[in-house]
Amino acid sequence: MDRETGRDHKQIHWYPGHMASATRELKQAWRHVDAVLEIADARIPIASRNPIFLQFQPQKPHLLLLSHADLADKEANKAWLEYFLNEKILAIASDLRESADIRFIRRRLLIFQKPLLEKAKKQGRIVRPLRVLVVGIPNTGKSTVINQLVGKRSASVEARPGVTRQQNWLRSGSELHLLDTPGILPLKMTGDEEAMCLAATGAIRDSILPLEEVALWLSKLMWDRYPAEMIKRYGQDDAHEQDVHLAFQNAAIRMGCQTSEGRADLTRFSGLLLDDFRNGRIGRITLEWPVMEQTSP
Ligand SMILES: Nc1nc2c(ncn2[C@@H]2O[C@H](COP(=O)(O)OP(=O)(O)O)[C@@H](O)[C@H]2O)c(=O)[nH]1
Ligand SMILES: [Mg+2]
Repeated sequence: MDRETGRDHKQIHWYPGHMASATRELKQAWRHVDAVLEIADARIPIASRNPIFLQFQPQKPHLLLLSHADLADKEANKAWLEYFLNEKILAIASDLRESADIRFIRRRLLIFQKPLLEKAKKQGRIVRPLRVLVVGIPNTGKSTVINQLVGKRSASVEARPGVTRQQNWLRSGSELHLLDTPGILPLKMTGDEEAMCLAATGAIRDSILPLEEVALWLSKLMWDRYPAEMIKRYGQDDAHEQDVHLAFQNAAIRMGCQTSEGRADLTRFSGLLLDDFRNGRIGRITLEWPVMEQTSP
């Protein structure tokens, strides 16, 4: 239990013990891979990253995959790709349920195989498959991308000497072997805003932060950045400019979330709003935007 907030951070793995063991497992896996596929959520590209592996040596070729791009703001997706380009991080934004996106990810990963190909050619032997470690905090889409890349007739790669048995390698065609994050990659020591982002997208369970607080925070952000989408979904409301809490109550009533005494049922509306957001029913919405270095005129 966190003494200051009274919140049980254990459930979201914010305590150092878990962090240490996850880091150990990741380091162990690190030795056996050629490249790393990092997955973050396009709606919250900062809050959903924990790139602890960037400090590991030796460094490995790295592709950052922004998942849930279909639910994120198109403009924001573009801005994030530009941002990561500036940071010299190779990034792509995808809908992991789309087979065209999966084919693109596969082709992009196989570019990392080039040095292996050259080495094999010099030695006159057949190239071995590229070994890729898939890392990301829970719910970013690791299982989805792995299942898609591996396909239905998935086969575990046989145990190799020196590879621990817990490491479950999966074969994606003959050129690509994939390994899911061993253990659970912990969230960063996030600030309140980042915790709200993680709660809003459902990256952390709803029981961890107060539902109404999360929904109100989200609705404030959406009234600020996506007023047209909010009006379309929840009706015209001038109150949001002065009093977001009042606008929140009004919307609850307009959506039929009322107690038997006719008051706004904010718990029910909070659930509805979060569900709408997570399923893209309000629109394509991004919660974190990049802060770009302004080039001086
Ligand atoms: N709309 C959308 N949903 C996705 C995408 N990627 C993953 N999901 C969904 O997000 C949830 C978490 O994905 P999962 O692969 O289990 O995440 P993991 O915990 O990292 O393995 C699942 O319900 C997926 O169907 C995406 O690109 N777009
Ligand atoms: Mg998974």
